[in-house]
Amino acid sequence: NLSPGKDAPTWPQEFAERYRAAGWWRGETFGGMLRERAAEHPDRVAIVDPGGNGAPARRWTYGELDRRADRLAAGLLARGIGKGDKVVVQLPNIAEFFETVFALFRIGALPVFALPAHRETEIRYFCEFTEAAAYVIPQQVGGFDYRGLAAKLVDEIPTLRHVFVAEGDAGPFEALPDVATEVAPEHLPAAPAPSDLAFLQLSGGSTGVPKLIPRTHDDYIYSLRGSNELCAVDEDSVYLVALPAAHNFPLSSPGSLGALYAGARVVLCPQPGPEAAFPLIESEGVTITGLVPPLALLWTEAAPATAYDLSSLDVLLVGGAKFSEEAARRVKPALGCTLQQVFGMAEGLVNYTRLDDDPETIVTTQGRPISPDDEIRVVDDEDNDLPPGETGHLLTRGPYTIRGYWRAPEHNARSFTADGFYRTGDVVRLTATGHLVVEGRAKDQINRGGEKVAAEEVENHILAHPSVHDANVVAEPDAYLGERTCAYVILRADAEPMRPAAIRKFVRERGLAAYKVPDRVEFVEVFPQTGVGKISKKALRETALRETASTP
Ligand code: J2J
Repeated sequence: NLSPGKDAPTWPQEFAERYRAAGWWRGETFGGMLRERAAEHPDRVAIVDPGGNGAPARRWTYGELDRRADRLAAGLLARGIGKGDKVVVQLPNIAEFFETVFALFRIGALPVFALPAHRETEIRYFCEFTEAAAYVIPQQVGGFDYRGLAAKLVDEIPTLRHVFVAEGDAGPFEALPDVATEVAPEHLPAAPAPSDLAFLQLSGGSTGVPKLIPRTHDDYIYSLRGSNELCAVDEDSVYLVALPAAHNFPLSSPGSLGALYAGARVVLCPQPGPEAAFPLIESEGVTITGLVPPLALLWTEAAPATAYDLSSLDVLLVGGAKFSEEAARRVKPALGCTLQQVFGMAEGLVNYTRLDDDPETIVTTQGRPISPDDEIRVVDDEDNDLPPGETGHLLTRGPYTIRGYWRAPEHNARSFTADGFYRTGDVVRLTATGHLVVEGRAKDQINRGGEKVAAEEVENHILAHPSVHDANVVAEPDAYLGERTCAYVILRADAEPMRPAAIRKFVRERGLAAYKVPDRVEFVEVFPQTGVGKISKKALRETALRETASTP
């Protein structure tokens, strides 16, 4: 049973009926969509992978991607992986990412989208919590050998029966190309239903462990179709995947999957900086891409002096974190393309500035929702609706916003209202034109240039250090990232004196993604308290602000 209802709350029937009647949910699946595109234009290029990291360059047509997905699907089925099985996919921006996820979509197995930066702590949790049957990795990225981690996990996690190595030397495991088996498409089992779960996406999160987000074929494909329309993606578009492919933004806003839905071309960029991206923009005629604010700044700075021809670029989407107005103003003059701000979340709701919005709206707002059926509420601390234009908590409900996290009933009771609105944790204001301006955040999270760090998760790791009595992690300003993490730590009275770097090393060695390692660690005697004796993170953030202002 793949219906979300088993493991997570889903849309009540009257909403589902409304979304179908309105034409948002059209009964499509990812497997079916690729099959259709491949039938319509088998020879059009779908995926361009420039190679590198020891791998050759590849250009796969729609026909080839479709055949590869079939063959891999058959091989996975032969290994006992099928409908409802979870498969942790941790791949960099390589062609095999798409071969893998479409094979899984086709047989109704659920990809669990890990990021290449994740390490043992995160991957172990994903594998254990989802009872994953398989784990798909590259040999290595940036010197980190994923096979060592995989070996440990297969040894220790009983459900984990397979490791497939998609790129490089497979070592003791099976190489992905060896899994693929020749198959006649009609011999594959029936496709999953459009209302079935398609995959589990990761939440940015503010809790001790990341929550998993159950997305269905119908709801996600609607967000792709809606995004394509608002971002003017059609079959002539060329989308550059500069951010990590598995992240919700480059996957769906409109992202690689939106581009494939449109029959467009997806170009994979191994690194998001201008050095790797600019040559690909020129050689492939890239028309659209998405970046987080720090990278958009880098591109804007590099563009005026580059020898590469960037004139094919029509649209630059910027989102994931607040893009400052000053930086936003520089995009068009430097890159010659239209800026499109995007304020989205893996849980659902995605807002875009419209391509024809007036330039002031584009640089000063984070856009408005994709769907006329996206419901937006701006409320005070007691869930009372605020008068239009006032700043408050953003709650949302709609045809592609989940009604609950996967297997998290207690957390769902806090993160959703009784009538199904998702509490985004974002503090926003609505303009007279219905555009949202992100004013802040109520969730205990650090947005490190688009990479989300849950304070509680990092605090728990610091607390595991034998010399640590207590720890609090807060955001502090960073000129490049917007925010970075600062950990305030109280050592035990009997602890040996130590350097802050020892805490950072400790956290890193516990096997945590590098972006979660605190950027700064400060030892303190006490934490500031609120009137009622609770630790005041607000006061700690203010301390951090003073400290960063006084250090050059
Ligand atoms: C301020 N904060 C923003 C923005 C996201 C498209 C784009 C981004 C994401 C994403 C995504 C912001 N200004 N423009 O999934 O499809 C912060 C908010 C939000 C959280 C979601 C997509 N754009 N944010 O960033 O799930 O706090 O998705 O709730 O990683 O990022 O994070 P995530």
